[in-house]
Amino acid sequence: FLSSPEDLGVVAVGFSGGQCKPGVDAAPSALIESGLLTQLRDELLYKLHGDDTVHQYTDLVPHDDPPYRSMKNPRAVSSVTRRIADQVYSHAKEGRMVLTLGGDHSIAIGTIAGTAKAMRERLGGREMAVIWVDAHADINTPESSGSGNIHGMPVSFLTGLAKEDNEEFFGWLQPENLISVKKLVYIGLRDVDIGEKQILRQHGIKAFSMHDIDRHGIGRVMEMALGHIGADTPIHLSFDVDALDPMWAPSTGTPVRGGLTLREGDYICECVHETGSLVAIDLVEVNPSLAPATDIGAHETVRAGCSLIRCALGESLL
Ligand code: HAR
Ligand code: MN
Ligand code: MN
Ligand code: MN
Repeated sequence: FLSSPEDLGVVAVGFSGGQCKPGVDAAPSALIESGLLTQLRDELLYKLHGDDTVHQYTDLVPHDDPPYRSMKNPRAVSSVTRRIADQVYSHAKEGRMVLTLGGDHSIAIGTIAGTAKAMRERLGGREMAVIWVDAHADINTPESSGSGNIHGMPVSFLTGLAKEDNEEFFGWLQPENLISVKKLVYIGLRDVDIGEKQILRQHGIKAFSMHDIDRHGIGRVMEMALGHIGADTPIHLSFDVDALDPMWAPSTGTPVRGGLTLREGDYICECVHETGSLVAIDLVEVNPSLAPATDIGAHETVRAGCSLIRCALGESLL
C-alpha cells in the first residue's frame, strides 16, 4: 500500500541523564525487541538505515559532572545531545525520515538541532515546525526549573530562550540548530509549571491543553494545530509517551492522570503522517522498569509506543 519504499534513519538512544530515574535508557531495546523495526521494514516497507544496536554514549558521560546553572548532569547531556544532533543531521541531510527512540526527553535537544539544520540546508533557509506532544511543556530555563532535570528544559534551549555560550553546556547550539517559537505547537499539556506558563504567554506559543482537546475534540485540535503550522512546512514530531493517560502508558517517569487515550495519540500521529511533511519523529520517556505492580504495565507502554510510531509512519493508510 506504500507506493514506493521510503528511507528511514533510526537512532536508538539509551540515555537517561536528563532526569533522575534509571531505566528509560532500556526503552530502545524494549521497543526493538518487541518487533518495531521488523514491522517498519516488512509491513510498512521502509528501507532502514543506522541503528539496530543501541547507543549508550558511555564515552561521553564524565565521572564527575557537578551542576551548572542548577542543571543536573549538564556535561553529559550536552555532549550526548551534541552527538545525537550529528547522527540525526547525517540521516536528514540524505533525505531520510528520522526515527529516534529515547531515552528521556532531553535527547530532543539533539534530534531537533539535527533536523532543524538539515532542513534549512535542504530548503534554502526555510524553517521547520515542531509538534511537541506531552503532558509537560519542557520549556523551563535552567533558572526557572525547580528540579534541575534537563528533560524539563529542551524547548527553552531549542528556541533560544535559554542562552549559553560555553560549548560544554549547550553552547555548541548554533542559530541553524534552533526553531522559532512561532513554529512550535504543543498538544496534550496538563502539568505546566508557573514559570513555564509565563513563558508560553509571553511568547504567544500555540498550545492545545487537555482542556482544549475536551472542548473541541482531537479532530478539530489537529486541524487547528496543522493550520497554525501551514502547508509545505517540514514537521518534526516529538512525542513524549507521558502525553498518553497512565492507563495506556503507565511505565514512564512522571505520569499525569487525565491524558490522551491511545486512540487520540494514534490519531495525532496519523494526521501528521497525512500531511506528507513529517521529517522526523522522537518517541521518549518510555521507562520499562517503572511498571506498577506487574510487568503488564511495561509491556503495555512499549506496545503503545510502537503503535504511535507505526501510525506516524503510515500504518493506518488503506
Ligand atoms: N516541569 C517539571 C520539571 O521541569 C517536570 C518536567 C518533566 N517531565 C517530563 N518531561 N517527563 O516531559 O522538572
Ligand atoms: Mn549509529
Ligand atoms: Mn517531555
Ligand atoms: Mn512529559
